Formats: sequence, C-alpha cells, structure tokens
Amino acid sequence: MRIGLVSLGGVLLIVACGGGGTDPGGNGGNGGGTLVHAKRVTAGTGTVFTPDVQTIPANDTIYFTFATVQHSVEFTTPSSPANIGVSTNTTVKRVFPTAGTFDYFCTVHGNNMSGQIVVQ
Ligand SMILES: [Cu+2]
Repeated sequence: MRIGLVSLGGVLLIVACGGGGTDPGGNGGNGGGTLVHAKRVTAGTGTVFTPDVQTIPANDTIYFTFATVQHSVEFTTPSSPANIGVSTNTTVKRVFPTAGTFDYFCTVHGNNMSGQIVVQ
C-alpha cells in the first residue's frame, strides 16, 4: 500500500513540474507547482556540485543543472534514482521517494567532484 502511494506521488510531482526545464512549447506554464518544493544542484564550469550537500524531504525532487562543461551524476548508494549520463547545457530532475543519504560523483571529473542528497 505504501509503495502505491509513493508511486502516485511521483506521478503527481512529474505532472506538476511540466512547466519546468524540458517543456518545448511553453504551454505548460500555468501549473503553479505548489506541490513541489524542488531544489537544485548546479555543476558549472568548475569541478564542484553546488551545493555539494542538498537536503530534501522524501518524495521531493532535485533538479541537476549542467552548464557548458560536461558532467554526469553517478550514484554510488544502492536504491538511488537513475544516473545522469555525461551531458552539457541541460537540467535533469530526479525524484527521491525514500529517506536516506545518496552519494554521487561526476564520472568526468572523478571522486573529487562529488555530492550528496540527504532525503529526510
Ligand atoms: Cu564534472
């Protein structure tokens, strides 16, 4: 039962985020997004994730934004969301349905470019 509720919440989060980074037509901008308190992790031209530790409640969303330099997000914690492949100039969102601490690093820049999502 609990898994069902979590899945439903994930769907709702995705719908509510429709006006975000990947909307091609600009039609979805009137949703408001009050269900989501998403936070962002940015990887710019340097070799750091900013912030390197980001804290969210369970079922919430992280937007990973890469600038003009290639980065990736490779999770090393079991049961993490899907990895984000090497890319530039993009924003990719990941939902974290369960509490825990999720470590990740950038495969382009190695272990010295790492971060952590703390889900409470
Ligand atoms: Cu990187």
